Amino acid sequence: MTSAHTTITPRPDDAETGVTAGPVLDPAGFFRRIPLLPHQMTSRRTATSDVIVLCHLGVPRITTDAWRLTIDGLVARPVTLDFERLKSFPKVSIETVHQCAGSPLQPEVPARRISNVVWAGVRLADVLALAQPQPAARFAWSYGADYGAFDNVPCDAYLKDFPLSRLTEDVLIAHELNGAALPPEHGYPARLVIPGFYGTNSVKWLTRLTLAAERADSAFTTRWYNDPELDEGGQPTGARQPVWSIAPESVIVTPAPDGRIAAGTLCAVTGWAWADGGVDRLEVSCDGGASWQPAALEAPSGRAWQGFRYDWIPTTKGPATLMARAHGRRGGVQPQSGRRNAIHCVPITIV
Ligand SMILES: Nc1nc2c(c(=O)[nH]1)N[C@H]1C(S)=C(S)[C@@H](COP(=O)(O)O)O[C@H]1N2
Ligand SMILES: [Mo]
Repeated sequence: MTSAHTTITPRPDDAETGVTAGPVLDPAGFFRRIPLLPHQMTSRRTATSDVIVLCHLGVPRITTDAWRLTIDGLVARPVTLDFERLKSFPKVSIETVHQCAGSPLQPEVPARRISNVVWAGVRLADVLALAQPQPAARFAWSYGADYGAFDNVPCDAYLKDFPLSRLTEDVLIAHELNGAALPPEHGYPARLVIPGFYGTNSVKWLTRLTLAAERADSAFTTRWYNDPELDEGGQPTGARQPVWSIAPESVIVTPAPDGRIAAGTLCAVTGWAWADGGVDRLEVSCDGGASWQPAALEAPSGRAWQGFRYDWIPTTKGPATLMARAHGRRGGVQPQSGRRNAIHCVPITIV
């Protein structure tokens, strides 16, 4: 057992295999919750029971007494904190979009696993300062306490990385979700939260942070969650880019798919839009993408998703396809297809 791993009970096979012990996984292996469908995302804040759950390797069971966080690597003073020390830092909270990038095995497929939640915890920057990072440190490698295999690839830990240039005030070590202690499947007792980055980067059951000059070479950093980079024209450049920043995206909440709308009546096309850095423009199409109209869009507020609304009075009877398209404040627009943030289409019938 390494000091970074806090064991409750060793795995039963440890004696025979000599494998490094970790906390009990319950369940062990891939575990997830199917999230709300877009037309069910009617609340601004997603209830905890409806929040996506994505665990590649299982759910480690760790008590607050057993939990430790080690900070090492390019630091002047490596430290190990317990949960009480963690909680002694000032508590901050943030409302943010929390989005799963989709299956790492099918990175182009839009999964639309999205929620908008409130995390509370401590600022990662405050905690890192304890260890006195060295100037040469450019990346933080973050380790979860879960272990096992994903897609038949053995993993000692769920290991991610992020650039320290992204270490803004709102990057947290969170211990609460929506005003209550983190449920086990969401990372109890403490996890990373990097608002504006896809959920995959927000390591749950956080037990170790290693500062380094280069990216981590782990299955979850360079093998999976590493997209082909596209040029302005959408063609692959040959390079790859980490799945970090959330690209502009939106979902239509009303009307629901397969809805029947009476011609000549008001049809409110509403939904949510978000992007790392916020969305500055949202367009709606009611004719399958042939023409686009600007929708009313809430101004960005912190890291939360932004509501939009377009009032439409359909005139022509028959099938119609509604679409929404978000433009990021930092540039970028949702593509028609072939990317995880592809345009959401809702088929309806005008009667
Ligand atoms: N340790 C660990 N952290 C993890 C994961 C994991 O499998 N292990 N899954 C990641 C992925 S892909 C997502 S989308 C989010 C999901 O967070 P949630 O289950 O709390 O909603 O956690 C991320 N953090
Ligand atoms: Mo994910």
